[in-house]
Amino acid sequence: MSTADTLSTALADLEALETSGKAAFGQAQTGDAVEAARIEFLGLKQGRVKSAQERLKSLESGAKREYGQRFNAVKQALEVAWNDAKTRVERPASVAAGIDVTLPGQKPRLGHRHPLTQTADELIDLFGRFGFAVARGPEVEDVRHNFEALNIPLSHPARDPLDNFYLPGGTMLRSQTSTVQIRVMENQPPPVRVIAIGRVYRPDTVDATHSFMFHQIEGLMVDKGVTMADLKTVLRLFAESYLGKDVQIRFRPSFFPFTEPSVEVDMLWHGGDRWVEMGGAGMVDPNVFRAVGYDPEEVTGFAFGLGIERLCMRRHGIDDIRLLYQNDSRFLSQF
Ligand code: FA5
Repeated sequence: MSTADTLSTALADLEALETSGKAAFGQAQTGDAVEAARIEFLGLKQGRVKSAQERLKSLESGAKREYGQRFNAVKQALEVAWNDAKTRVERPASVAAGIDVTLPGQKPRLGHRHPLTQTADELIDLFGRFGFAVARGPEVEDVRHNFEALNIPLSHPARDPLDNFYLPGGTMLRSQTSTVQIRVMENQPPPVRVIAIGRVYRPDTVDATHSFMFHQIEGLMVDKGVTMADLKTVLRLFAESYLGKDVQIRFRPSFFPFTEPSVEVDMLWHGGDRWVEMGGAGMVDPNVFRAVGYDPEEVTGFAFGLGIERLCMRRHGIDDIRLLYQNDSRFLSQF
């Protein structure tokens, strides 16, 4: 029967139209190719879908319903295929590869220098501008550099095993950076203008301002005619530059075997209700000059040794030295 033939042929043609349309959209790789497929299949005037729709008219009325339903399904399927093809070719290759560059980035956590390292670097910079070069010395020292050359005799209480970390073979963990004064003067003639920054070790009881390992900055200036006034000027200038113009410091007479006269330097703590010792200082003792082969009749000098933790704490308003060693990122990330 010709009607049945026509319907089944028409349905088969619809099937073929869907297959070739999907293939055309599926293979299109560029916007132009998608557009060409759209014109070929979905073009309003001469598209193949349009022709398939016109075919409805030539079918027997009994066949129209079935053909019409199938036609609608094919048309919809090809519109979907067209949309998919459009999105696919508009999408950057990075998205196809699973990377969406339009998503907000994930911020990597940026590390930074520890507040003590920052302090040390700032001190090097600051004293550099006062004309001080950087010197270094070992943390494992011999007793000559830690004590003897610094005019600290064997009987001195500072050498007590309870106050020092002694190691085998006449060595020890240095208890002060004053050791570097000796090492510098042993190795160069005057004039000298150096600082030394590093770790020192003492079996002190730990509290808010004491640790068993801490850092000191040592300063040494030796030349003809260096005076106590120079020392006080340098320390005041330094304190104002590092801690702020409004910082208050005071000098108290004191004693160190390697300086004469000696002072202790205090700073008014943050909060303003108490003084905390920042360091010791004084005029280099003639015995120290003799120990390194300098002539105390020729040159004079000053030296100072300051606690770096306490400077850092005063600068940043930190109340407890232990915070600097606990490695808690919530604390460290503030600096
Ligand atoms: C000295 O160590 C001398 N070498 C300083 C000196 C150098 C004097 C040159 C004269 C000439 P003192 O023991 O006071 O001095 O320590 C100096 C500073 O180190 C103290 O003022 C304090 O700021 C810091 N300090 C001392 N002990 C500790 C500790 N356990 N924890 C943290 N900081 C400390």
